[in-house]
Amino acid sequence: MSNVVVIGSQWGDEGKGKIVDWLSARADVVCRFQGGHNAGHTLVIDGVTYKLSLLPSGVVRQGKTSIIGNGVVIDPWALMEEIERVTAAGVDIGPHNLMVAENAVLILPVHRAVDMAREAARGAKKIGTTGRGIGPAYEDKVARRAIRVCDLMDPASLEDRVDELLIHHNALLTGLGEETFERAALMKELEAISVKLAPYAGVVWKELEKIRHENKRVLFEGAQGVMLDVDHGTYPFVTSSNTVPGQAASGTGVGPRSVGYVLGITKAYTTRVGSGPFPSELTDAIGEKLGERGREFGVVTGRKRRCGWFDAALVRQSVKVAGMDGIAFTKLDVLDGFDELKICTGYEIDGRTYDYLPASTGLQARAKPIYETMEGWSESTFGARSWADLPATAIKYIRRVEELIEAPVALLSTSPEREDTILVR
Ligand code: 2SA
Ligand code: MG
Repeated sequence: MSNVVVIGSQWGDEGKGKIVDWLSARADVVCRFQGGHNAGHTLVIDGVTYKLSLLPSGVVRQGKTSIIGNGVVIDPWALMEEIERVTAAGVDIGPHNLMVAENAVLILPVHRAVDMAREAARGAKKIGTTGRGIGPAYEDKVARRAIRVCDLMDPASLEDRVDELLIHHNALLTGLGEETFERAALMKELEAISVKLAPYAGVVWKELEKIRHENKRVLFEGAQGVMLDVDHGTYPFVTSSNTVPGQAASGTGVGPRSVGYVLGITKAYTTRVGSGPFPSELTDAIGEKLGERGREFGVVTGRKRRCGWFDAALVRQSVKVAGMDGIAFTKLDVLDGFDELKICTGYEIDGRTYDYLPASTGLQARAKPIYETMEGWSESTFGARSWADLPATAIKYIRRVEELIEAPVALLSTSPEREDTILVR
């Protein structure tokens, strides 16, 4: 196996954690390249459940290097808390196996405050963010006023940077009727956390260059999904980073050819957390059933996920914009026992048919799904370990999905356990 990038092909929560863990056994290095602690991965290993957010999934395996790239926005307090929590569960984490890019942008308490205050001000029009300060931190990055990991180690200039940042955000917070932040208090907090973060800070692009020369295999671990990409997703109901595989290169400091095989994690039905268009959403008993059977609650915020039929038009679009070589198909067992299953193949919008989701927010909101119906299966597919264990109708469903999304199923995941993974090609 050469390098692999794993991304979600829907709106996140496709079951990336398990697949990343499965693949990390075959990799030497696991790298995060976008997002922050708005991501949440659940790993079940030998019956023990690990909930990871900012840490690359490779940390739970011995002998792997974990890297948090420059494309990630890092809340240093959240990172330290997570390291302590996962360490307490018996996992070995330290500067010997975890590196944080010195040029990564920090999420500060002020970003969280702005994120939440803005969402509150939007009322019914809210994005439904995770409230982690992700958007405001990325805004500061492109506005060139962010504080980065390396700035913490340069106290002489830190104060000026903090001043610049607070002038901007305090004005916003005042406008929103919220409390402002004091420079002295923030400086004190930053000084304290910088001592803890410093041992992890490193030059990631150099490390990756060294890794390339050693012919080690890198797994790039995406968070969220293509439909939450700030450019290609259902804007403005998206996250504030690029979630497509190109970001794996710019978010760590390697050339695009180093990214390798593009694996899109795809759930056998569709879910979404937060607001925004969702053409195949089911607000009836079937949607409820999918949510219950699939335990569709967010890892990060515990929010109930909206559920619906598999949207093949949406995933085909993701396959194209992300250049997916293959998909890992997950949670097929949630569809066990339905008499019939629907697959969305396109949309009807204002009397016109579309085989893709157009960019306009208004058109997306009015998109009505066009369905084809397939026969269901009554047998259980849970924990199947070979193709031969699957009912013929389930195989037919998978084959039809492949045809519609124009990408092959490379892996089939049949339970949260590592071992219940079928390598198809
Ligand atoms: P934000 O906080 O600014 O990123 O929120 C903007 C929108 O992005 C959505 N969002 C997510 N949706 C699903 N899953 C997310 N994280 C996963 C999880 C992790 C994953 O919680 O398990 O799959 O990597 C996630 N993060 C952000 C959010 O709901 C808003 O709609
Ligand atoms: Mg998740």
